[in-house]
Amino acid sequence: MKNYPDYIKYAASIVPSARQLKWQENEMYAFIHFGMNTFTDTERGNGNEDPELFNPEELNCRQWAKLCKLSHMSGLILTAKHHDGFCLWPSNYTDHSVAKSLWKDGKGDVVRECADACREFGIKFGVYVSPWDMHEETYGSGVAYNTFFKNQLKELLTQYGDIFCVWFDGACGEGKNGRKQDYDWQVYFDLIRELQPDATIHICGPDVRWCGNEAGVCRKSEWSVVPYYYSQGELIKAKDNPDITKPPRKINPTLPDIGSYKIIKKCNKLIWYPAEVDVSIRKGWFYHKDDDYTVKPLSKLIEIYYNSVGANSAFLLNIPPMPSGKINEKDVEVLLSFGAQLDIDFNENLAEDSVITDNRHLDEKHTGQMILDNNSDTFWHSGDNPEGAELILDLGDEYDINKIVLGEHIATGQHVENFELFVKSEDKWKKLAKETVIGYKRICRFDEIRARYFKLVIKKARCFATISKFEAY
Ligand code: FUL
Repeated sequence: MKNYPDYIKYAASIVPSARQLKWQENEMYAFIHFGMNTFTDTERGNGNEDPELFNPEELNCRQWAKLCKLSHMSGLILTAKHHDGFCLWPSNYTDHSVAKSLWKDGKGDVVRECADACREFGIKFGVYVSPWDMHEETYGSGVAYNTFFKNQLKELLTQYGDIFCVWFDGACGEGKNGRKQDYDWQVYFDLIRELQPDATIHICGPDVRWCGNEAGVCRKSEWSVVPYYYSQGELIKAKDNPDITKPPRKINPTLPDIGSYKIIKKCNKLIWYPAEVDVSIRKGWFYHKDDDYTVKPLSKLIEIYYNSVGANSAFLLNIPPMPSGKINEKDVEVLLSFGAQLDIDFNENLAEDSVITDNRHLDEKHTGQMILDNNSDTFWHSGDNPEGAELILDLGDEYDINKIVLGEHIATGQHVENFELFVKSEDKWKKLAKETVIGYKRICRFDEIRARYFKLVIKKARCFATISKFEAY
């Protein structure tokens, strides 16, 4: 048995919360940036916009939800309030909302229509709420604004059914009086936990982290176990927390490496904090007619999918509706072909009735074959000697394969650091892939090959390795 240093043992022991585990299965969901900016043709307003400008005469949230469903999004996140402070629901705490718009004579509620449409089409509903509010008078005043924001959050968390996620971005700019607000993050988080205990809190929050760019790329090795300070950046800035190793002066989520030995060795507090890749289908986050030619082609969406969902991250794709309240035909077209392409790519898992043998396992309950028993709670476990462990997948016959999907049993943590994948061809093992982390999901793509046997070799792991997914397409 190899003796791992304590910091590796510690990293290997970090596991996701129940809500993070459940969130991980969402894999891909949509962002809907819609609001005052849609009508003023800008990316960022100033809070002085006339609410009457908001008038989506053909608003069709059913179209949004249906399109998400058809393109295999598990849910959508609506910008209930962006930095300009205009609310897409009739909030009791401000006049700056749909209630003062011409739309439906001020009787409409976009949040309601969107939440209902999501339920109708069987996808999840989440909210983006900007703490930065350029319209609200109390912004920058401390307690008064925090109370105002809490009240607004409470409306969103209690009036629209289940909310799967609350998305907080980090922007903290100046308000009306040129003042900045000290956000009471802990109070916001506590309220969300109390009112929607299953909701994950993203980006400026403890559950899901920003991958660090808006270009649709994640790191080659996207660890879900990272230093604690990445998840609590805001809180740490607020209080000097003696419990944890001092974070680097600037917490930079775009650094290429935030979870390797080098990083975790220096850190005495780690956290499970998985990555989300957010990117817009168009140039801007909001709809602009001039951006119609920037709609990403199918090949780009597919590439982002494999580099996010296929690389231990979630994919959050922004689809901004037009001022009419509908999603443009160009976006619709590419999203429908995206959904159809994924159907083709994952048409049939040819490993379903296969045999998996291994060269070692912890015990009889954790043999390679346990991976295939259709129960996500059962898995292969290497035992305490993971390096050099092998799993051989026998498809029973030869098939044309160009993808192998792997997954660790992350309820037990994230352990694999390096692995290699081989195919048996003319009686020889030929290397198909050499990759780093697996995590929740790692999709290996290669030129189509006709084969019966595939072999996974664990080269390096933290204390032990588990595998709960081994699929072939
Ligand atoms: C950023 C915002 O400033 C953008 O407008 C957009 O909402 C993006 C997702 O987050 O911080």
